[in-house]
Amino acid sequence: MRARWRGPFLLLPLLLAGCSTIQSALHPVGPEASRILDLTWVLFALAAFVTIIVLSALALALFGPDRARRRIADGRTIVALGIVFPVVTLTALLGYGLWVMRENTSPSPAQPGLQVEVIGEQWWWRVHYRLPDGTIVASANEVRIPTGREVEFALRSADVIHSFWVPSLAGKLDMIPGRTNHLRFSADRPGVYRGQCAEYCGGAHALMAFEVVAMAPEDFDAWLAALPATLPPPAEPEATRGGELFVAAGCGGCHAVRGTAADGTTGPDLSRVGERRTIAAATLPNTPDNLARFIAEPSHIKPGVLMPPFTVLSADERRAISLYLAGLR
Ligand code: HEC
Ligand SMILES: [Cu+2]
Repeated sequence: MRARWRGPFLLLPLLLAGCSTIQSALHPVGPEASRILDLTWVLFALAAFVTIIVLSALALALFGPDRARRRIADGRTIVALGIVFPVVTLTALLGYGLWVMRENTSPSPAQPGLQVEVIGEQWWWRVHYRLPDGTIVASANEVRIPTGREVEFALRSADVIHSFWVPSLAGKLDMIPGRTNHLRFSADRPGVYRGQCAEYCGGAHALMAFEVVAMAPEDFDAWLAALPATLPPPAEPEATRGGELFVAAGCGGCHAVRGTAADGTTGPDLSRVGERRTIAAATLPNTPDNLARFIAEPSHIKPGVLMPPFTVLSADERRAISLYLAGLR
C-alpha cells in the first residue's frame, strides 16, 4: 500500500468504535428511543430528497435546454419550490418533532411508576430513588431500572447546566439550575446502557458518564426493597480496618454510607458502591485496585475532580479502604 493511503486506513478502527451498541441512538432498546430513530430516518430521507431536487434544478439551470431554464426562472416555480414547499414540509416536521418530544417529556400520567431523581453535579450524577412508601434512597453514577415499565426521571442540576442523555433509551434533556425537567422512558430488554453528559459543564465534562442497568422486574423489585437496609459489618479484618480508616481519614465528611457515622453529602453516596460496575462516573471499572488508585490521586484519573488526593494514606491503608468499599454490596 502506498504510504499516503495508510493514514486514512489507520483511522478506520476509530470509525468502527462507533458501531458499539452500548451507547447508540441507532440501536434503540425502548419505545421512546425508537420514536426518535423514526424521526431521524424521516428527516434523513426528506433531506436526501430535497438535496436531489436542488442539485437537479442546479444542473438543469446550468446545462439544461433553454425551455427548462426558463421554467426554473419562472416566478411560479420559485414561489412553489422556494416558499410553499419549505413552509409546508418544515411545519409538518416541526409538528412531528414536537409530538415525539412531548410524548416522553410531559409529566407522568395519573398512574406514576418508578420515580428517580437525577441531579447533575460537576462531574458526576447524584441519584435518588423514591420507594413506593415515599422514602428517598440515595445512590450515584448508576441508575437501575426494571425492564418493560416506564420510569419517570426528574432531572435537576446542583451547579451548571448538564444534559442527561442515554442514546439507546431516550433523547437528551438538559439539567438546568433552578428547574426540574421531566423525562419518561422504558427499556425493552435487560442490559447495560451508557449515558453521557451532553452539555459542556467544565473541565471533566468528557469524563461525566453513567450507566443505566435494566433488570428483569422481579430482580429489580428485590434489589430496590433491599437498598435502604444497613449492611452487616465486614467479616475480613482488613476490610474492618478499612472501614475505620474511612471514618478516621475524613471520607465521611463528603461521602455517606448508610448505617455508619459517614453521612457527608458533598460527594457520591457510597452505601452500595461495591455493587456498581464503574467508579468516578463511569471512568474506571470498579475493582479494588482502581478504587485504591482513585483514592490516592483522583485528579490523575479525572483531571479537575472535586475530591482531594489522599497520598497521606499509605498504600496499605488505601488498600484496606478499597477492600471495605468493594465489600459494600
Ligand atoms: C472534599 C470532599 C471529599 C472527600 C473528603 C472525599 N471525597 Fe471521595 N469524592 C468526592 C467527590 C466530589 C467525588 C466525585 C468525583 C467525580 O466522579 O467527579 C468523589 C468520588 C469518590 C469515589 C467514586 C464514587 C463513585 O460513585 O464513582 C470514591 C470511591 C471515593 N470518592 C472515595 C473516597 C474516600 C475513600 C475518601 C477518603 C479517603 C474520600 N472519597 C474523600 C469528594 C470527596
Ligand atoms: Cu457535562
